Amino acid sequence: MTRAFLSLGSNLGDRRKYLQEAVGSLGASMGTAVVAVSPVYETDPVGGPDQGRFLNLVVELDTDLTARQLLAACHRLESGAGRVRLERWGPRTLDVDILWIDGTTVAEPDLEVPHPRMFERLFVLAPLADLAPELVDADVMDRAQGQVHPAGHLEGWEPADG
Ligand code: GSY
Repeated sequence: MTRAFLSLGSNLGDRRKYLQEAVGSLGASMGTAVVAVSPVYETDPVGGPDQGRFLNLVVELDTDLTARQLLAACHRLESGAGRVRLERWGPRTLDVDILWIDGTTVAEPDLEVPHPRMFERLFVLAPLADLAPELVDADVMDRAQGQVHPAGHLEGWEPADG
């Protein structure tokens, strides 16, 4: 089993429900266990057209899947949330990106691991730092783009110590 981190975001419809269902589906997937779910952050959109705020979080997995199989799983989650690609960088019910897989680098046209923009975006780094502070330098956090606001925990994933 290998440790992997995914970034999830939603800024259309019932944002918290889309995140909740996606994390639930990951937990029920063959070959993948959800180890931890970060707090939720409400975040100002980075890039794209004028659009509503996102809810973002990061999930830590233990997985037997290859990077390519994990990408297919991410796409299935997005389709399951009824995501329609109307506009590049535009509003979406669910976005699921692979951030990091321990010991793995991939550089292909449709798949890059680590995620090529993960260290530029505060909406990724803030929840990632909650789960894996060793992956996030403080000065990288300081330079990252965007504003993030704590928005509680995903129902069913409160940390044991509250
Ligand atoms: O790349 C993921 C989709 N996305 C987001 C996001 O999830 N959160 C914020 N705050 N801005 C974003 N811009 C894009 S594109």
